[in-house]
Amino acid sequence: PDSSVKQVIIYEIVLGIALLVFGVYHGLMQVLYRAGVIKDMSFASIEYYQGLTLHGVINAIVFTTLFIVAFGNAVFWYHLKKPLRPAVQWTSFILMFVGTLMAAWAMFTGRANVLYTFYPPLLAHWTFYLGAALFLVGSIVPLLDWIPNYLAWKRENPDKKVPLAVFGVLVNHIMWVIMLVPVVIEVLFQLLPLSLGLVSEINPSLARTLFWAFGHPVVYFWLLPAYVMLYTVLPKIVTGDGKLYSDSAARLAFILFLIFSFPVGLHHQFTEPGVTNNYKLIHAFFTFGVAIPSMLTAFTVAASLEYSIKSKYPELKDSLFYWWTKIPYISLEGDKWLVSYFMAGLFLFFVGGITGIINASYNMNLVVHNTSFVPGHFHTTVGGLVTLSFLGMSLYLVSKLTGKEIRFKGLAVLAPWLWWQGMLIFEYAMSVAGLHGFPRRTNTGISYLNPDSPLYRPEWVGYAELSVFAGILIVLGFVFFAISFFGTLLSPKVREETLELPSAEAYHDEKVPALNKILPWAVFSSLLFLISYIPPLYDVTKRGVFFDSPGYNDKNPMPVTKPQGSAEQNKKVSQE
Ligand code: HAS
Ligand code: HEM
Repeated sequence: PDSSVKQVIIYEIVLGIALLVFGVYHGLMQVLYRAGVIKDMSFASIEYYQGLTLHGVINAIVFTTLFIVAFGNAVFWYHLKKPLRPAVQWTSFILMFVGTLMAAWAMFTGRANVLYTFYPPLLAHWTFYLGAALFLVGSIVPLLDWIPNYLAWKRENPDKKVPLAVFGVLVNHIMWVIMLVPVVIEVLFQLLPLSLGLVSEINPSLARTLFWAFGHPVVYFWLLPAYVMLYTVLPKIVTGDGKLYSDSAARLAFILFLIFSFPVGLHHQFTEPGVTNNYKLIHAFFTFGVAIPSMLTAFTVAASLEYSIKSKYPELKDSLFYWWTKIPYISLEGDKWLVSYFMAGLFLFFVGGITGIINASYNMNLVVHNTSFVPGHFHTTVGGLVTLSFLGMSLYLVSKLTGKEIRFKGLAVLAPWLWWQGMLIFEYAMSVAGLHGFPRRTNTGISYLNPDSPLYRPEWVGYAELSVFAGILIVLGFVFFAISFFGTLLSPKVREETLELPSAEAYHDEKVPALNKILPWAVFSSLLFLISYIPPLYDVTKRGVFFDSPGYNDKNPMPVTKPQGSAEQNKKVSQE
């Protein structure tokens, strides 16, 4: 591989993991605050909401996106065997890096305590929004390499299907470009002008609607790279020469995501007063639609595991369930350590899928919305399968790209299982407490769980304490991983630097032309997206596009009247 491009991929991975150290630290702080182990508004000079913002932004936005770009580069490079251009890759990395620095400055100095959903009227310093915009632009720049390479490969191989991993990665990045449109409109035309003091009011309902038009599709942007690994990497490494059960099922799943990921955002706004209920119900039905490709994936992955294991152990050919025991859940042989990350992730995602469908069921949502049930759900999806497969693949790629042997492999193999156990307990504690009304995004240690407070709710205490125990297990898992990851990175080089990705052949490998195309599906999907959003956008803009509410920050009940960057405002923030 070209050493400069290889360097960029390593930087993208290492920057993400290094930031995740902060992200995970703030996760631990969250459970400590909420259980009242820390009974304060701040700890170590970081406030409660500042820490929660850092946790959500770093883990769910920055770490994930950096990895997805790095993985996409690796997939395109390895499977199409076409060079990536250093100028394109460095531009992408530098934009993402500068964007991260700008947003980090705003968050670390307390000028952006707006959480990762940055709902107005809460207002952040303009560097937060501009940083986010640069970061997002940087993340789409690699398409300047991927699209020409994809088209050239298709021209050179007119009779072949494009490799499945490339297909999945490209579908995912095209989804990314489509979903960025609403959030870029929100940032450029609402949040930045308000933050810079160019306008004095904006419409928060419109902002929330634009945000969720991006905010749910984005969860599939995080998920699809994990699915690419489940379809191409996991079946291969589970036995060393295993197969994917059906190539067409995998492609169909990717296309279904391309279609159904967009008309669903209103399921985050079932309680939004300004939107007509019928449209919410339509989005609820589409949400059930977007669960189908995941069910298809559950089936195809299980069938691939079964097929591969039974090919290796023919004596098990009649077994219904016993073959599950032959999966190398904990193995140090060859690349099998990576299986642990995927299996632990899959077990968590099974729970994440069930809780997701509960969230999506309109009337059930009214019970769980804004309770800790919701963080329970997403720590088994983005914090489960997604993070675990990204961590595993990060270690794998760094070891290959730097020519180093994986160090502390025993810790690397135990890490996902500690994470799995911790997240499962965390999910149980958060979800069950959520069903009893335990709120999310609340410093409960100084309010509901404080025996000296008139708000005291003793029935939530046990769950909050259980989530502290769970948080410690997860963090321990992360420490095991980090020792292996940084140990590998800092160890001496022992072999040639290579770029290799395990890649399973398919058992059923029919050619279905409709499933080898992307453009017509992308056009259809964009139209469906637009149609599904015209009525709700009409609803939320009925009372004006630009005017409704001034901005506020979390420190003061008075509206923000001075631009966030002004000397006067800066003085106020530093005094507070
Ligand atoms: Fe979600 C809220 C509905 C999937 C992430 N979700 C969130 C939030 C995040 C998030 C971050 O409808 C919070 C946003 C905020 O801060 O307010 N979600 C769904 C549905 C799905 C779903 C229907 N979510 C995800 C994924 C995420 C993610 C994926 C990240 C990667 N979610 C919601 C709703 C809300 C929500 C509402 C709003 C709640 C509210 O009121 O605020 C579906 O896509 C899920 C489909 C999944 C399946 C599971 C298939 C199972 C597999 C594993 C098989 C295992 C095997 C191993 C083979 C149908 C693939 C064997 C294992 C055994 C145990 C036998
Ligand atoms: C929020 C714990 C890892 C994504 C939270 C909350 C807790 C928590 C207690 C606050 C819930 C609330 O009050 O609403 C932890 C622990 C982790 C961890 C102990 C272990 C290291 C992760 C990972 C991700 C993640 C790996 C994603 C990659 C999020 C997000 C939020 C959140 C997006 C929502 C922030 C918000 O409401 O603004 N986490 N978490 N967490 N976590 Fe984690």
